[in-house]
Amino acid sequence: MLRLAIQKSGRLSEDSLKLIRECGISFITSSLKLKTESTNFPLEILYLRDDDIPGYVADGVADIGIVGENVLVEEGMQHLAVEQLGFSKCRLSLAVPKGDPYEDISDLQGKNIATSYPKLLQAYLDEKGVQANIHTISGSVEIAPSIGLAEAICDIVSSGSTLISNGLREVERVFKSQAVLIANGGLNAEKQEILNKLLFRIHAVQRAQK
Ligand code: PRT
Ligand code: ZN
Repeated sequence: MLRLAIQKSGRLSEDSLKLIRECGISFITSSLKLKTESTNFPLEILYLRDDDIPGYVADGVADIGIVGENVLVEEGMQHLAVEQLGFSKCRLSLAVPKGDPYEDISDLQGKNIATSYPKLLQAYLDEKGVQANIHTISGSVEIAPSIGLAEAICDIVSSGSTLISNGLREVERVFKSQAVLIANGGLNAEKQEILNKLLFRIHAVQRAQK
């Protein structure tokens, strides 16, 4: 039996379940349950917070998982990545109040930037040779400039409408992300065999969608 960790409820949940179902794997879901077993494939599904998924897979509590690359890389767990899945596409971007002058990244030198992704942001600033003060906050990043906490933010963007409704302008793309399948590096032969079967089916689903 292979254990798969997916997000319990959020932007990854629906498409993660859809992919598993498209692989012909049946299971019964209930919003109250934290785990479920497939009725026709040796797979058990655990429902977790997305941020916890890389750690659980690294520790072997789950064998495989589905998570956003943004979370995976922020947590320094990119070595667990097996395969990009093509959904939950988004980007991590820097944004400033729309009326503020901005020409290039050097304008952020010495500024305060609020984000939930300090490592990805730091790596980008280092690459550009810019020193800024990163304020790590866990949510509502978009309001940081309007409450005087920071001059800029670095947050996940997909349509861009959240930035616009908060009077912000996207100025730099820091990281491109999508959902990724991850796996523990030390799977036994039996589990590896099940994972290979699952990957075979995922590839068939992906080919059919092209
Ligand atoms: O509760 P849990 O911790 O499991 O979930 P979460 O709230 O941390 O994550 P969730 O469900 O919001 O996002 C899960 C993953 O989906 C993220 O890690 C990304 O990989 C991916 N994803 C794709 C997104 C978005 N699109 C997205 N638009 N994650 C967040 N957003 C947010 C963003 O933070 C901002 O507030 O949506 C807003 C921007 O959206 P637009 O469309 O207005 O630009
Ligand atoms: Zn989360």
